[in-house]
Amino acid sequence: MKNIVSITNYINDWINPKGLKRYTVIILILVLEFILGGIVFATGGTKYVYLHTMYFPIFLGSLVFGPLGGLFFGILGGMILGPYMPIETSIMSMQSFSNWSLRVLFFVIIGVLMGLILKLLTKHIKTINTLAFYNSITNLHNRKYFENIKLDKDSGYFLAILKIENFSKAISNLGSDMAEEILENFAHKLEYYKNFNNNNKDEIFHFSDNEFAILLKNENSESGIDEFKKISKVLRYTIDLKDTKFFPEISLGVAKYNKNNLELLKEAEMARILARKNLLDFYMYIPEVSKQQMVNFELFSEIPRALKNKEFYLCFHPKVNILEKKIEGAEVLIRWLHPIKGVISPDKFIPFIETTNFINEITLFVLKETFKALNKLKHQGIDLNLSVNIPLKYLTNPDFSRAIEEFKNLGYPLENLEIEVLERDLIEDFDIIANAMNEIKKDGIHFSLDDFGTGYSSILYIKKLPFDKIKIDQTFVKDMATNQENQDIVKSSVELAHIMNVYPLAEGVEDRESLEILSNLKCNYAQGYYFTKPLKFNGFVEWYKIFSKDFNF
Ligand code: G
Ligand code: G
Ligand code: MN
Repeated sequence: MKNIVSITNYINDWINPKGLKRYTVIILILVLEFILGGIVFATGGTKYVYLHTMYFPIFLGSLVFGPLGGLFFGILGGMILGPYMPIETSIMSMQSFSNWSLRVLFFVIIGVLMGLILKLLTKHIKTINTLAFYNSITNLHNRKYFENIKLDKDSGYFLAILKIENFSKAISNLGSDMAEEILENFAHKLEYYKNFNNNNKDEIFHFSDNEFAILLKNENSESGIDEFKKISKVLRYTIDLKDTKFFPEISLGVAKYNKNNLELLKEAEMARILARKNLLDFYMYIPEVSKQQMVNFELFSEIPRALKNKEFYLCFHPKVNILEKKIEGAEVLIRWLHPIKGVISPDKFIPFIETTNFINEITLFVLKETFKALNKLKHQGIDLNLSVNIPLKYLTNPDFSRAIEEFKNLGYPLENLEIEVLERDLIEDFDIIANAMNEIKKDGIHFSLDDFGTGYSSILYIKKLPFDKIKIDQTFVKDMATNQENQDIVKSSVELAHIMNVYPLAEGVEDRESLEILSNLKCNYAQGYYFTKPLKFNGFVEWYKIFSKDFNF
């Protein structure tokens, strides 16, 4: 696989060559035919076996120039071995007309046939090559192609990976038929940039849907970086579409080649993610980045393996209805059992992963496992709701609606699922969010607003979204028994929830006093270490069996 690019490139170079190369090849085959004619003559004439060597140049002719080449070199080869070539050199007896003319005919038939077959074959190779190594919309080389090209370590290569972050949002707003137009326009912009800089050595790639790349050759690191500063400006210019304008939101990461293509890809991708995360115009990968970033990087590259090896698992943290003295559900919390580092808390990897596409895969995994858990609970006669933390932007992702559709078809209990979204995620696109949430609610799924009090959303805004519960953030709850100010905040939040017709849940209840205060405040739900820490599935079921029978908190 590694060299398939160079092989097909090599073949492409030699099929139907142009210019000087064309004449050189024609002359070479011609000369070869005459030499072989000489050899046939010298080895005794057409009666002997050397006659058949003439097929080689004929094949060559048909390989390089197709059926016409086969025809031409077939006739020529046939004529060289034709009327002027003796059948037996030693006695200079000549061939009969039918003898050599039939041979010319055979050479021609074989040459043309061979030409046709080889033409078909090379066409197929070219098609495969095109499918495998080009993007079908922009005709730019794709990621696979990049992985396979040979780069010279000493030539100073930089790779920039750039992603149009608002691409899927744009097509969900403008319509999916705009996708091609946006991508083509963007590709033109890159081409324009390349031509403008007269830099034919730069190469442009279209890695995937909304991801492009530029390979820049520049021995001087400083001017290489300047180059990307320029690029990052140009790329953010408005794109004029037929009927509207598109403002691309670009994340751009750059890395310098020093080991191999895959390493370069990985580093540029990490740089891009960091640029995005830190709202930078672009980020240049530096091998000696700060330690914390390195930890994230390492974890990041291990996620595909972790998903494959099922290193993620779920814990369950009870949600208790304290007014009715009933355990009503649990929050699902992911954990990563790393083979070397042990159990890793989601704080260490979720925020970072949320800036990448992996978050979709992980969220899907959590959802699937949650439904499995719900089914297992039902089998044991336990009827609970489970709530999952889902990044708000995933709710508008087509993958999510597809997953929900699938869960519905599988007969999973959607009405037992609750989705927790973070207050601080509720920033823009109110209509899009509201639509998505209302759509999801139709399937019976519930919504909780997580970390209430830590975001900056307006109350009106929250009121208009279909939340069932608001979870008052633990910073106010944890010390409410001793901190009057926090107790007041919790009290107002509970009242506010009731006014807005949603249930309040106090998260982070760690002691009995807080629980009692919450009961007096008529806060419906509580969650916290006072009941238990998050438990694995079996532990949770045991805990539930004990405390649901005898509710003694
Ligand atoms: O359980 P713990 O305190 O370690 O959780 C820390 C944070 O990680 C919490 O804010 C929680 O919302 C988040 N978290 C836990 N599990 C998931 C998950 O499956 N998906 C997402 N997006 N966040 C999670
Ligand atoms: O942001 P989110 O609400 O999803 O965070 C949930 C996290 O808070 C869980 O990881 C859970 O373990 C943690 N948590 C819940 N209750 C308590 C508590 O009483 N004390 C502490 N320290 N953490 C809690
Ligand atoms: Mn939560």
